[in-house]
Amino acid sequence: RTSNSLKLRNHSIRAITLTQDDLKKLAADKAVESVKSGMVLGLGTGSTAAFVVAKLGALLASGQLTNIVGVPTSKRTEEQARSLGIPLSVLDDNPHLDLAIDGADEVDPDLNLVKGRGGALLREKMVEAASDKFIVVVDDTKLVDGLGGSGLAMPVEVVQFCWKYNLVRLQELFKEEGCDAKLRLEESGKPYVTDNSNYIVDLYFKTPIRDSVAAGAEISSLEGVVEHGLFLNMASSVIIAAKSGLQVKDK
Ligand code: ABF
Repeated sequence: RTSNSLKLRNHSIRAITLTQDDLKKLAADKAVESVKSGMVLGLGTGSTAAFVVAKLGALLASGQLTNIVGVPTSKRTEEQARSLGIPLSVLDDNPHLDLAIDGADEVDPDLNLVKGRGGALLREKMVEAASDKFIVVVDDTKLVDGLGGSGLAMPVEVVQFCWKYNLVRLQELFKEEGCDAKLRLEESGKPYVTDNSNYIVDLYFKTPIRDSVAAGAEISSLEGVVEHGLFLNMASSVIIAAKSGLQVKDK
């Protein structure tokens, strides 16, 4: 009996002390259950997606998965996947993917997303748009009522040429939301440069974006804007890990 109650006590201690990383890993492992041998997979970027890549590497190493090919969404992910022996490809050679799994910065009730705080939005959007299925893995801190509502950045990738001109134009697009636009900087104070040699302008909203479809179209219409972090109608399902358990929301 002593050992049983001890086990029980340990179990509840573990349940209470789940960290945010534990939650990310739970969501990642759940998503990887959808991966089958032979699939071409989009590999996301960020700390949650890194758990997905790690799990895929482990399943390959143990022989539980075979013959998968990964299409990475960033140089960081490419390095991680390569170090784990995951065979890699690019969209040029594999324009059709079976499944992509990636994290997100915000998820709204309709499963629309803000992505790109990790700086990989362009490749993420290209790879995820080319996938039959796109599973998003998040912990519950990412849930918002409206996109832009977390008070954190909504990134826009812009060419380096006259970035300030575009920063001002982006800020003016969102006057009503009270938008503050900032060039993303490295800790050193130098501009952050994406894998595609562009800059990022981060948009901070005082109120959520009223019409994200219109907003996405308006941002894209600006010359010199390469891509934006609104991922609308792209997620097939979202796996949300919370201390109370896992929830899967399908589109
Ligand atoms: C990528 O990683 C990005 O689109 C998003 O910015 C970020 C989420 O990172 P994390 O999982 O570390 O919160 O999916």
